[in-house]
Amino acid sequence: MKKVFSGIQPSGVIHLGNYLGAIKQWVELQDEADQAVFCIVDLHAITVPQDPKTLKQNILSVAALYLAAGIDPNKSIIFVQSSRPEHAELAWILNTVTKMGELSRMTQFKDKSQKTSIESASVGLFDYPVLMAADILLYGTTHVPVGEDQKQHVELARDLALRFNSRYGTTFTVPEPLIRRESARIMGLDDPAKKMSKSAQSALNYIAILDDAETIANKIKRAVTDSESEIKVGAEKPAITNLLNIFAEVSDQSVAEIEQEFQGKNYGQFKKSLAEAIVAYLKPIQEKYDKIIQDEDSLKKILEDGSRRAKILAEKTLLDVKEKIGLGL
Ligand code: AQP
Repeated sequence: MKKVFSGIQPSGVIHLGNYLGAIKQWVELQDEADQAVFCIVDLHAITVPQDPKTLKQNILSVAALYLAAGIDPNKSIIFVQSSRPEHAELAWILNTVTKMGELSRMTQFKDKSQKTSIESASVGLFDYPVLMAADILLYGTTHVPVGEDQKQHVELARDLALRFNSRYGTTFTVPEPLIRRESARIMGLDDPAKKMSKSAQSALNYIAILDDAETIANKIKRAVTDSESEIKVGAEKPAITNLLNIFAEVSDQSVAEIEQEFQGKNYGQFKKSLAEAIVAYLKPIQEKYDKIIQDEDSLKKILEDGSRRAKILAEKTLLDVKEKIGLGL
């Protein structure tokens, strides 16, 4: 049985990194999986401060994007994490089998807490990977399609499942990450040493899925490039390598074919074509999104239905967990 689970935080605008690293493969996987569950992980989003009104809007916006990208509620369960209390409950239980040292080694916590300081980072941010393990383990997940940055967290979910199983008897399926090689890590347009990120300080870091043609052209025009004018992948050319990878992902061409096409041409010509390719790629998604977001009632119905379907699976797992531990009467 192939059971897939993944999610995105409604913590800002969904960008090309989220789309190529995660959502794109979800759409493919929902056809081959026996069970596909895609969550809007709002409890994760509040591990850093969020404006309540914006958060509410972002939750619906992310849901609409899932649908616009091709996640089909007839094939997949789509729901909002906070609508299912089992996630927070299992996270608490898993906290009791998680070691402080394990969480201290998580690179995402180190990166995100550095933006303020460890002293002022929330306990929720530190505990984020345990909540993510609960998300995954509640649904008997076998595969977790994510970008490279989430690999360490999925590995923790594996470790916790194995530890719990050996302490209390087989309860959890041990999940594995599914990472697409080509788009595992889309880098920031303003800094190719760091991943493209929703919480980047400048909007020039990312292409949002909902950016219009003019904004996309402007962001690509201003994207940093490398020394030398050759359009070629290479360790010494991280910026152009990133742009070439994006180009290949949004067109039907391979990186080698694009290199060939732009041999002897300059960065300006390359960037113009890249911007056009991104605009054309995002256009159908944006058109579908515009329609879906206008019908809020239907969108909410899909999410409520998803939550009901998730409940059946999540409750069963949690009941088993509590029995194994000896909780309750
Ligand atoms: N740059 C990226 N390249 C490839 N995949 C990426 N993902 C994120 N950034 C890239 C994948 O998108 C999914 C959802 O990510 P998330 O919302 O859980 O948060 P994140 O990984 O922390 O992404 P962001 O955009 O950087 O959000 P903020 O700035 O709020 O932390 C995951 O599968 C992730 O791997």
